[in-house]
Amino acid sequence: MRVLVTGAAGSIGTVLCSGLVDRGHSVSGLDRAPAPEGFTGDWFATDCGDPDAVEATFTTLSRSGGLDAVVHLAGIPTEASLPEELDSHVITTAALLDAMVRHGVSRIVYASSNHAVGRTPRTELLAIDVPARPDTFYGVAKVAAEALLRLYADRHGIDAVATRIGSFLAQPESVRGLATWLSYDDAVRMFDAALATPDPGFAVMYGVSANTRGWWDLAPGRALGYHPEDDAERFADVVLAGDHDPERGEAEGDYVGGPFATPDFERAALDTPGAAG
Ligand code: 15L
Repeated sequence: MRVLVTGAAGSIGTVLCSGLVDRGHSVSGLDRAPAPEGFTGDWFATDCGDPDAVEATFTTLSRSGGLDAVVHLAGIPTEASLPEELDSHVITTAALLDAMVRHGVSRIVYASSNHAVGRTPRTELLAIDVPARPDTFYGVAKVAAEALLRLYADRHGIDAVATRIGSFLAQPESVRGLATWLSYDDAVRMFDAALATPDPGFAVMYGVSANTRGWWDLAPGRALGYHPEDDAERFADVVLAGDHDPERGEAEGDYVGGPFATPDFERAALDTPGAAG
């Protein structure tokens, strides 16, 4: 497939671009940062929150063979003020969706996050259809971006797959990570499956590996063709031998979003210049 990857210079983007090329996709990258060394496709040094720049990118791609799908990874990967989060996740998604409609591109795979449901108390098995329950403004923006995907799926017939990613890392780094880890190889498997799955309409899956300690329902992802192969358990000895604060570990275990659902992440929605504290 001819795929445009946003956030292509980021941590997931770098791994994913080369993984998708290895799987036979033709990949163009979009990022405010320059192309990483070794990237061979077209590169657009563009802010995907700027609708004019996004339109220009789509026009260029339409003239040079077209585009089959967008993988939208760009965005702040952590907590910030509400306006920053909305700009970063919702406005970028809107700019891409509008350009997709104008240029007849019918599929988007979106890097959503577990933090869209991060304030859900941890249960035996986290179902995919739990109500939206963000743990941060970051999570609020992911919920809103998912809602936007659903609107464009309903209005325009866009196929939109939202992957609620756990902890994308080379290897798990915390006790929580033994349940939430998404390996590099599984991330490539997941995005590749989401690009290929026939007629998903609007669909959501959890983006984690097949972790022995996982508590996320992987069945909806499997139904979409994502079959994870890695398991964080092989790192358990190293992780558990590390330096852990048990009290903090317990607090982080209460909710899906781990640290994001603790008071450490509580802040005002709007930055108020001059406000004390
Ligand atoms: C995410 O969505 C964040 O981008 C990342 O910073 C981690 O917090 C990760 O989730 C996680 O939950 O481990």
